[in-house]
Amino acid sequence: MNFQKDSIYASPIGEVSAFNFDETVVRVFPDMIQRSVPGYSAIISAIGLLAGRFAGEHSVCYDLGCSLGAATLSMRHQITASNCRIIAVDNSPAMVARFQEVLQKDQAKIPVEILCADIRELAIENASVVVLNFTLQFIPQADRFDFLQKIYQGLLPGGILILSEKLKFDDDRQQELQTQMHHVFKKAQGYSDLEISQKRTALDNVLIPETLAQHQNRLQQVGFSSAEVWFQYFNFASLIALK
Ligand code: GEK
Repeated sequence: MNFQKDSIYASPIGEVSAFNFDETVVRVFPDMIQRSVPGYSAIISAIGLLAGRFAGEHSVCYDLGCSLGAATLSMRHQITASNCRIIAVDNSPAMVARFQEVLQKDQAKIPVEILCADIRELAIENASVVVLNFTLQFIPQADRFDFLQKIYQGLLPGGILILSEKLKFDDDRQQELQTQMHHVFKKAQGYSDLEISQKRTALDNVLIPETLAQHQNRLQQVGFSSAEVWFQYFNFASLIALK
């Protein structure tokens, strides 16, 4: 598969436009997410391990905001439950088209259905595992409660939601430190100050992070019996919520 190094924001851009998951992003996406999200590979691996444990017979595993399907493929290679299938959904036509190509090269046997749709409109049923890997942060805040409630209702008893997000912090010093350390991480991955600052502008008002407490309170309010962080690397965290 022909993916390139991310240099989208390497040259000065007069007016940086809002970030969009289009063909330009798709071409560099694996490199971009790997070098931008601390712990991304570890989270993808663990999603597979969790699906191996929680995916139930005759149930569905959902990968919502699947992009190029990294979490789907990780689950697909770990699930052993019979008659289990994966539904992977993204509303970017460019992502979905490329994921179709990626999937054709994967040999694992668990059936995967890829849908180009808005995950807020999707029916979620008979789910044993739902993955929201850095997707909820792109859903308007006003829609997040109802969307998570729908996921809760679609999960089977004993099912899990894996929710990974960029976090913000109430404490100003903590917010400043964690933001700076994320930038240090990106510089260590080869991004320049210009790339970091132009990407930040592009994501303004597009990626809306919340605090850990906001996530945990809302998960509890929609009905999850417990929601705990299993992984955190600076301002990026992943939670397991249990129905
Ligand atoms: C991974 N989970 O590699 N409906 C459907 N898809 C959406 C919506 C929506 N309303 N809003 C955003 N998306 C992936 C990474 S990327 C995270 C997820 C990032 C999609 C959007 O098109 C994009 O593909 C994805 O959510 C977010 O494990 O790039 O930081």
